[in-house]
Amino acid sequence: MKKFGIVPLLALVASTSGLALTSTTAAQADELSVVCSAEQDWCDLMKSAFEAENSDTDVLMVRKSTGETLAQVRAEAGNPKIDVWWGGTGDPHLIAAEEGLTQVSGVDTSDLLGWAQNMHKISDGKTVGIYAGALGIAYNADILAKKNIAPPQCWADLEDARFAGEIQVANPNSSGTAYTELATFVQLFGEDEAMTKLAAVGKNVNSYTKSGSAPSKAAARGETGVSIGFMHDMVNLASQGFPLKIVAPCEGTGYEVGAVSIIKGAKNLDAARKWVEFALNADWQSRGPEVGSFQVPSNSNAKVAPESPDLASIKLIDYDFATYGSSDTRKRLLSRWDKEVGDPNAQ
Ligand code: S7P
Repeated sequence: MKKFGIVPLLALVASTSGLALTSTTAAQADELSVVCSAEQDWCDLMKSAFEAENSDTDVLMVRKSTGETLAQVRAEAGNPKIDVWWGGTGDPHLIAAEEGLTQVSGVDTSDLLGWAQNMHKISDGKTVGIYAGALGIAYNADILAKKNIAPPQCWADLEDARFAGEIQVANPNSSGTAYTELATFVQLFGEDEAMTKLAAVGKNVNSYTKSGSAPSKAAARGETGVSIGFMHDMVNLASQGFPLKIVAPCEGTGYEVGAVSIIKGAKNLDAARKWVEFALNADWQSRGPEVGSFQVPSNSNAKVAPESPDLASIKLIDYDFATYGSSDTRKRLLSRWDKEVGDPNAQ
């Protein structure tokens, strides 16, 4: 739908002077407001590729972490400034769906892999999977060698005093990556033991970041010895030549299903629906690796980059998206994390 805006003053002059209106009308593109919770380069590529295919739409995009976006969507309920939320871990998308903050997109999911369709099913069509990726540990091989620290193999290793001040991870209140870590520990060890273990790891943490990919970037640059994050982000950094080694923890690990949702009350529903279709398109999904995004795409016809971590060869837990993508569970786990683990620098 293309809108035609008329400059009011000129229109008035035209109508009173008998001038042709054509000189006072100007084509005005639709505006689609998108919050992107993937990496900035992929957000930028998505925006330009969508605008190239939809010349009547301008995409206004900001990049925000997943937990931050959920907070914004909640705060703006009833009068949303966002039309589409693209990318980021799926649990907060499921929570937004449960809280009635997003709406059914009506998109065709028949080409999607089972884990992507599962998100669609759990949310009654209000969100859908766009990619998947496993959680892991990365270490800077140069830093650990220089400090004579044996590399970690397991989550339990991160509790060891040899990693004092060496670990960086995000805060699960703002970061979907870190919420995936919290939910993974709970599913691996049970809720009480997970909190004890996360608090023990916390003794070795030098900083809780806002964004989930920041710790691995810091480890790549040698600002921290060890990071927790998604393996595909670590692969991207290692492929750029940073001395980063990637560990699939021995106990097993969790994974994310990244998602896309249309916000309830979206001002530009037609363009929002086009965005969702675009985001599920096999050709588009195959282009993530161009900008270093190595998640596994959800469309079964999309190409999987050789660099993408092979999910079948990693010991993955059977991540319970319905439970950990529910509002009550997230609230309880974050409140326990704040009390029992906590970020000493959080205001
Ligand atoms: O970099 C891509 C990615 O790892 O980032 C998303 C992540 O949830 C967003 O960052 P936050 O942890 O800061 O919320 C993932 O969905 C995605 O694979």
